[in-house]
Amino acid sequence: MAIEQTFSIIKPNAMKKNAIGDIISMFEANGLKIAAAKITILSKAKAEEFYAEHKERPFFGELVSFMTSGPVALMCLQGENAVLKNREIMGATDPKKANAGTVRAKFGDNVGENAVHGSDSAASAARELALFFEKHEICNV
Ligand code: RTP
Ligand code: MG
Repeated sequence: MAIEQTFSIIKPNAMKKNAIGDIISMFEANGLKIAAAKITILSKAKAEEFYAEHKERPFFGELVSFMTSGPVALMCLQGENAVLKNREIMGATDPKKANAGTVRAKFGDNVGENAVHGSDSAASAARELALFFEKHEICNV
């Protein structure tokens, strides 16, 4: 299985719950390593660019407002099959539908405030990592 890198965000609601350590522990326990990390507050422009694919969706305004409402942790996760593995660790978009033990089941509040983001494909991961990190900021761990 190939070693991959994927992009992860711990969203503002999970940051408010002081859950960074718990969430990173779940990544590490499942074989993912942190190859880059920064804590920041997203600008409206950056959040809109990041979520451009959802521009026409009814929840877009609410999503951008939530994602800029407080600090987030931006990370590059690395490991075998990292894109899919991260999606499994996160659980379904709606925390009510997420399997027990997943990040969203534990820390998500609702379908919008669902604790984490994870890239949905290798192509998305490359695009999203490039939006938030310089190449030299990502280590090969
Ligand atoms: P993400 O991109 O954050 O990893 O989540 P995802 O692939 O599971 O979900 P996606 O369909 O890409 O939606 C992106 C984010 O938009 C918010 N959302 N709100 N109010 C709603 O019905 C709704 N649906 C989606 C969530 O924050 C979701 O993660
Ligand atoms: Mg998505």
